[in-house]
Amino acid sequence: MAGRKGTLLVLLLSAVMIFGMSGISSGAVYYSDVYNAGNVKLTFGGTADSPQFSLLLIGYTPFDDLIGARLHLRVYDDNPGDPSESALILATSSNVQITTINAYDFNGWIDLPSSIFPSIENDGATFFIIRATAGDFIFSNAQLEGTTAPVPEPGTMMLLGSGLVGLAGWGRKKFRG
Ligand SMILES: [Ca+2]
Ligand SMILES: [Ca+2]
Repeated sequence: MAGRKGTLLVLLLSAVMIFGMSGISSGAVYYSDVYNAGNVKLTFGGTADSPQFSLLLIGYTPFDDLIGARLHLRVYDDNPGDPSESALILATSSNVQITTINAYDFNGWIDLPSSIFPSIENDGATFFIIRATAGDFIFSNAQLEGTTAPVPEPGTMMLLGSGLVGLAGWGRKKFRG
């Protein structure tokens, strides 16, 4: 019984060591160009209140698995001191409402729900709309970021497999003999 436990321990430790030492390729992070909106003024109920723009991840391979995606936005008030400014962000390719932001002064990342990932995964690009839902404010720019899942390299799997087989044999010998 002690031998069996020892063998299991050796296997576990070796698996951890082998995975730790060699190549599970880490996931990559891809960015789009910064979309420059040209400081367009958005007005709730106005004619140009919901510009649509598309963002393409540069270097991304279509259909790679995304584990995360974020949209960076910069908006700011046209008249500092106005009481209420808000914007609705939509992903039109997948017809998803992402979130509403306080558009008084927003300069940051918005995590995208996974329901948008398929639209980005098919070609690396997707469309967004920013829509004024209160007040007047300036839409400055936007950028898309996507993070792909880590993928074990084939060599790693072979190394792991042969390492485990070898260690299993070694463990048996050691603990039984
Ligand atoms: Ca797409
Ligand atoms: Ca305003």
